[in-house]
Amino acid sequence: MSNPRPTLRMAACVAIALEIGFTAAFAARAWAADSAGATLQSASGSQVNGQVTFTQEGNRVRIGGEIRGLTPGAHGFHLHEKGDCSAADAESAGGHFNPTGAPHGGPDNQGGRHAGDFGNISADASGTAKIDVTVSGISVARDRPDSVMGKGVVVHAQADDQKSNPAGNSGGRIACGVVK
Ligand SMILES: [Cu+2]
Repeated sequence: MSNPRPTLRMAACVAIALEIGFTAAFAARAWAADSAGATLQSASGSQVNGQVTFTQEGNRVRIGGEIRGLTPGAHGFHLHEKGDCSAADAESAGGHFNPTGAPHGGPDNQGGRHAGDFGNISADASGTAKIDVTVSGISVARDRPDSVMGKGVVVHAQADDQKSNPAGNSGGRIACGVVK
């Protein structure tokens, strides 16, 4: 075996250093006192992955992030009750986070939604969805009944109709991540 050429080795080192830098930057932001984050990985054989952040803004929480590898169009986007993405189909994340026992809805339903009902994300032609939605009913603080910490963020194969129980007919689970 011959040694890799020095330029290739240097390029690999730079790539690894950048990767570590980006990961550290994301983790630092996610672990700040007023925010949390989840890294989503593919489920059900999809190619979907991404990041989601939660930032406390008064008594509401702003959700940001980017999901990639989607089919273009709308996909249900929820917080599920268990931070367990271990099952291949992500069913281990349980049902929607619903501490008030409400019916399923969407982020704009006043009083008539699961706290984890975030509506839909919308993927462009390249399969990327940028997220920016602000919701009530959840908080970033630990040790509160409405805390997002330790719950599961799930993206679904299909659109959430924001009315059908229990999950808006949004189909299978194609990405999942635990909020930290
Ligand atoms: Cu869901």
